Amino acid sequence: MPEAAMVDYDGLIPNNVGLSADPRLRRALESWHPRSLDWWRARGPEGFQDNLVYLRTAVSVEPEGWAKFGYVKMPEYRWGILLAPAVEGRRIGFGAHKGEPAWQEVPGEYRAMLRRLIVVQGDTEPASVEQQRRLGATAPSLYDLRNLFQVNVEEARHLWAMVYLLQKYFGRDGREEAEDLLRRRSGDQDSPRLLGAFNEATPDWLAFFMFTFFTDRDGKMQLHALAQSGFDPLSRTCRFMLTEEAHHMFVGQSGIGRIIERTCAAMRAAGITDPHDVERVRALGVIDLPTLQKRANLHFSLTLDLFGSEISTNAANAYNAGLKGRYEEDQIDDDHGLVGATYPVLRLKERRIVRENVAALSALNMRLRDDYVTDALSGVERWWNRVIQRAGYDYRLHLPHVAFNRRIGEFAAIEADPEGNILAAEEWQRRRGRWLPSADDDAFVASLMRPCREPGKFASWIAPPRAGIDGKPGDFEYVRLHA
Ligand code: BYC
Repeated sequence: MPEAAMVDYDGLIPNNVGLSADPRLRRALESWHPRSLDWWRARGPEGFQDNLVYLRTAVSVEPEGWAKFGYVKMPEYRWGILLAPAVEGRRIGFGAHKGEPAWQEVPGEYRAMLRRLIVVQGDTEPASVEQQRRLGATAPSLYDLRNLFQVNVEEARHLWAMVYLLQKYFGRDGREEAEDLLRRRSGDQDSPRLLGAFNEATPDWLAFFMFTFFTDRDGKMQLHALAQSGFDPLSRTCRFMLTEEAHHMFVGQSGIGRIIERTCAAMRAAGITDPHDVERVRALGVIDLPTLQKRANLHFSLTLDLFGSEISTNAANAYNAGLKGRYEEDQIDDDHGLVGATYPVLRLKERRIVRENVAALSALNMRLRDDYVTDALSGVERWWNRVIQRAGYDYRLHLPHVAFNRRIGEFAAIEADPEGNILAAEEWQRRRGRWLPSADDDAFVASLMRPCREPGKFASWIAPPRAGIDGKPGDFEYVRLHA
């Protein structure tokens, strides 16, 4: 194994960044360590802290064999600092500095912009753990409970990844930002998390699966864009984070897929032919497809807000500076400078939605959002609609129009239905319950949230997975509830 792929497990903080040879940084991180543990205990998963959980831990950064599985108590998880191996002679791939050697130190002129990007990325990681902290009590199986905790410990590792960058490269203000990442709190009135969707509640498991499907997918897109960064330590960090992110996407995709599978099977067994027959479907103890559609509408629209405004000087500046690229920038065939190029953007003009060509540099948020929508659509078809189709029902789940239910960007000023027709405020108020979950819908989902803790058993509303984690059998005890 090449040296950079080896992880040093001897110290308090596993790493492949040569921490033992950097006493100043080691001290900073070691003093942050107990505070992060305090945060984990106070605001991480509620309960289960003394139970053994079958978790994977990164032990290498090579694509093959990077993780090992084993029983761990969560507070003893080895949160490590792991960067993908350096690419010899890597150069900046886009923007005004294209072709120059990638930066190994912070470029002074872009310091504030770079720090901001790292802080925003870092802020989302603990936020999601906080949002999900109460879900353990109602897990539909030990398999799902374990997946929740896997996602949580890895989001906490992603927090570590950003804290490493702040502490190593940004001196005193980096250390202060690292403290603030533990101080802000999801949903808090006085000190909320930075981005809107990370202050929303994740009240039940359907919300968790929707979040991992839609919002973790924003994580994937943003990490891809940051993985292109000319600031090499950020690029390497994000590349390794993406390795872990794949499982988070899987949890969301397969989680909703298993809910759909169970609903369709229950409808079929009861002889229900119309998926809109909500009362009868709910009486079977499964989640009706129209409710899934409403939840998808909600989570999709909340997540679109995370891309910022369609037209953004921040995004143009970050690209020009070589700090944040496009999705798969290195596979795009153009000049990677975008000077003079245009990109079609959906805009609001005199209360009409029109497509307009604008300077491609200012439209980078829109472009990333477009790539996201394409990716999410293919997930909906492959993981959700295929299951419905296979079960023989003539029903499809859709993604709403990008103007639906927005708080950021062009469409924040209007209300639109899921087809993108602009509505008067009263009409929106009157009809919104058709498209977004009502209090009744949420109460119904809440009524299903009863824990199922026997190995191999699953709650009424979700099918078992096709395969276990790490090849384990169906009745494997993923979380040991009794010592
Ligand atoms: N809520 O020019 P604008 C993940 C602010 S998820 C509140 O339109 P910009 C994960 C913006 O900060 C990925 N404020 O947008 C998933 C700016 O304020 P300042 C997280 C918002 O800056 C699941 C002002 O509005 N990573 O990893 O081009 C589980 C004007 O901004 C919002 C990243 O996002 C909002 N929704 O783009 C765990 C990557 N949107 O600076 C983890 C890093 C905008 O003028 N972040 N604002 O005071 C970025 O690239 C950018 O900060 C954004 C915003 C894409 C978020």
